[in-house]
Amino acid sequence: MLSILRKARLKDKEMRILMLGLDNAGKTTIVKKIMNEDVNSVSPTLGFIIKTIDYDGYKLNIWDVGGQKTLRTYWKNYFEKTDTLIWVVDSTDRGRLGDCRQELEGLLLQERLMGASLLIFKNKSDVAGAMTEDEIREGLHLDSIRTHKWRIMTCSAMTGENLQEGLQWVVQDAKDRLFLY
Ligand SMILES: Nc1nc2c(ncn2[C@@H]2O[C@H](COP(=O)(O)OP(=O)(O)OP(=O)(O)O)[C@@H](O)[C@H]2O)c(=O)[nH]1
Ligand SMILES: [Mg+2]
Repeated sequence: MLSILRKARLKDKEMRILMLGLDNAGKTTIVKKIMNEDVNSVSPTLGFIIKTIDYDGYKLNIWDVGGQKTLRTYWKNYFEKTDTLIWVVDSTDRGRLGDCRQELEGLLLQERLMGASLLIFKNKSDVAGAMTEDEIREGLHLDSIRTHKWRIMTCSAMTGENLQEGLQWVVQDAKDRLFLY
């Protein structure tokens, strides 16, 4: 039933994208960069922000939710009807890679996110000494994910590297699903 509803919406070329990650990962900055807004005036998100982006004929409703520890208990309020989960990782934050893995693992167990695809944005690639894609793959145990279709992409909210490519993957995934069901 859920998949039928989801398919109906995908046919309407409308998608719901949930963007989560630890605080300071760069979620809001990524959305601002995609929207061509000033990326130097970002402050921590205390609730959530919804932005709609038109991409390749699709209407992408992006839910950008604050990631501070005290706010994570509210994440569950945003799961419903999510087509794609974008998990944003601060690739300079070695100290919290374990936290980052735990939070992601918790999300992947959530029944209401079961049908969602997963894009991992390895953000802050413009910073020298940032963790590599392999380090993140290992640190987050990505290769053991069996429940969700996933992909990791290196990006930078500052330079804009791979942000469009990420959206392209999201939309292509939606198109693929229309053929699969
Ligand atoms: N160098 C660099 N800094 C970044 C990048 N993306 C975000 N930042 C910085 O990281 C900090 C946090 O960015 P936010 O976009 O507020 O992070 P967030 O994930 O939305 O954080 P919460 O709203 O608290 O969950 C800001 O100082 C940004 O300028 C990036 O790609 N490169
Ligand atoms: Mg934010």
